[in-house]
Amino acid sequence: APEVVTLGETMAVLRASGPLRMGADLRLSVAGAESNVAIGLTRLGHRVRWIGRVGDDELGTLVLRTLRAESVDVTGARTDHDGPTGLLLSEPRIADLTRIQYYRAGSAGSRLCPEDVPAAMLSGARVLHVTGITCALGPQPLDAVRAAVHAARNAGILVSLDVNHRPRLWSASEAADVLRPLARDADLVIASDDELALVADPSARTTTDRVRSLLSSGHTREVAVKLGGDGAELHTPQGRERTPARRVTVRDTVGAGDAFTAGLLSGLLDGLGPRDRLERANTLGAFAVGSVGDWQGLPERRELTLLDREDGATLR
Ligand code: KDG
Repeated sequence: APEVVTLGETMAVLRASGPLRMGADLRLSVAGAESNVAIGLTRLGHRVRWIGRVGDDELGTLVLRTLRAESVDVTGARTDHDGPTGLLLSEPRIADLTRIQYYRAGSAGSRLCPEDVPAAMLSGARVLHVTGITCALGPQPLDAVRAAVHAARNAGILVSLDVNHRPRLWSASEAADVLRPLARDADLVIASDDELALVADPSARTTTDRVRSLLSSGHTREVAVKLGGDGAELHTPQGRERTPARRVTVRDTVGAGDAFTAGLLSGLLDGLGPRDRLERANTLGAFAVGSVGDWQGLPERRELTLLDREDGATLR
């Protein structure tokens, strides 16, 4: 059985080498927040199932082949004949600023529905991981997330929610209406500092108050706050851990949040304490930032200590 189950939309991505309007070269790959997390985890040796729909097309085949090659269990994935595999264009403007454009309206992935996530798909898992992106794709994917969370809660499976706000998919107020109640059903909530307001009590004004409001209602026991280049915090019943970001040369920040989440969940599965979980999350985030692509540069377990080497080291 998988240790972690996740669901969402995985798309083809065309990554430009420069400005799209200049006719930059494109490289084809796959991306999707939830499958990025899945790959981050399988690289570390964890068993992960990804549930989602791809189109009956070459890009859908690319998505499934890629996930299989990364040892992600795709037995819960479906091929949908009524929508194409979604596509995104990723355009680097400067090293730490990337523009992303979606071509995913009406896609196969956005046709995910509750029947795609029967309780049996979660059987034996320790963690269910969902994100706000799937909730933004439409009423059916939102229902699929809700059904999965409900099934996980009934089965005593830990629920992890990454807020992952995507302003191009829905407004902040739409997101808040949906995600605020959902967050209360999550044991672990992961958000960047500016996303916290979407799930916290509206009267809370500071990061600390927002975190406190989450921890004092519903099922939430832990809150991870991503602070970008300033590092991250993990709030648990034992208190607050804070760590600065690891210093790496920035190649591509997209996917850093998903890598962070994979590290956090990996630490949880390994039974690490809050400090070590946060460290692992941070380490994976640094690998994602220091390499091009959402997930391509993520480490295998034996590579976790690579960042401890001195800068510019050649490994012989
Ligand atoms: O987290 C990285 C994602 O933004 C990327 O993989 C694409 O899932 C994606 C999205 O919906 O933005």
